[in-house]
Amino acid sequence: MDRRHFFKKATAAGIGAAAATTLAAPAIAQEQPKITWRMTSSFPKSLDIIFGAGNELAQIVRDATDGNFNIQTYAAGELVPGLQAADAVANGTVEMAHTCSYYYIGQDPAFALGTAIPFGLNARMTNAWFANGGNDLINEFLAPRGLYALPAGNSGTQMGGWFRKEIVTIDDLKGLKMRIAGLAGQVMTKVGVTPQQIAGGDVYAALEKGTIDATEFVGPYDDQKLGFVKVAKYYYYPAWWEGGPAMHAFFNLEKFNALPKSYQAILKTACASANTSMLANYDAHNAIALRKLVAEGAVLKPFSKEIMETCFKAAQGVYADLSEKSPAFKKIYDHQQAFKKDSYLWAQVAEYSYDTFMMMQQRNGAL
Ligand code: PYR
Repeated sequence: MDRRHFFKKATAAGIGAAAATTLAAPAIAQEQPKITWRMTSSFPKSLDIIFGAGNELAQIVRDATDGNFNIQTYAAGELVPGLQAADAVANGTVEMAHTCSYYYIGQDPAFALGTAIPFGLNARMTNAWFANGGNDLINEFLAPRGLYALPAGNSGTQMGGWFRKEIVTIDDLKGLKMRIAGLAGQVMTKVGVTPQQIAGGDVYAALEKGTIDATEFVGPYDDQKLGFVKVAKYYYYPAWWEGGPAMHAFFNLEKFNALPKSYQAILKTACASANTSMLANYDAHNAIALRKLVAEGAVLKPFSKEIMETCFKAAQGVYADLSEKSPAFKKIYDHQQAFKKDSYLWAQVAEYSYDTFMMMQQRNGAL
């Protein structure tokens, strides 16, 4: 077939017109628009795992869009204070934030369920719950506030924090001023603690000045960087209020919805990656940091059974009150509770048996 004959046939079949449409430059340009967003974090830059998860997701988005979708990251306090990150997203000051939902319980206690509640889920269960209806419920709650959130990090079970004196009985907690995040503050109030919400980067100064007597933040890796051992040497575990706290990327809902579908999909993948790496990085680095802390003088202690059980009971009272006050809290909490029952049933069958056996081998010096 000569070239002219082929061209005539192709045009007659409409192929030429279709090819011209497919190859048109403007259509390609529209698929990858140049967009610059700002992401404000609730964390300081020095905490490279928790702050770094935000950087990781921004880098994935840049790489996947050949630099066309550029998310600039800002530490707590650079644009807005750490505990106001989600407000800045809702009011459009920034397009997104990397933060913990439980910093916003002052607006509605339901915000706590996006991160962690006392005696709630561990990290595995939190991710399983988010993927099976939990995060959709969080987003149903956030939508009227102009927000949309995707899980973008988890610390694993945290440490119970730093105290200047030994805490043996429940009475030892009475009268302490403690930096503690989320609904744990309401449980601690019931046992005589005065809770304070302070952004991670500002905690050391408050502890050193004596504005607070005790603090918790995350776990050995961050706590070592923040230097708490210099001021309070008793290091308690576990944080019964943070079995598996999640960090979320919060988006301005309208701005998220206005993105091309491909950018939305890239953001979802980038958040999922940050979610996995944060937990992996903490799991990889906490043991090393804990050894350093003990060498620096930390005295490692478990919370007593009395403290754990008294706080567990106090938490149930807090949940009964909050379920009456906030319909959103009740709806999400009831869903999470049902999930938790099955999660702990399954967890104790295979994984717990396996882990317990392996821990015994370690204690016997066989690992
Ligand atoms: C806290 O602010 O306590 C966290 O666990 C991130």
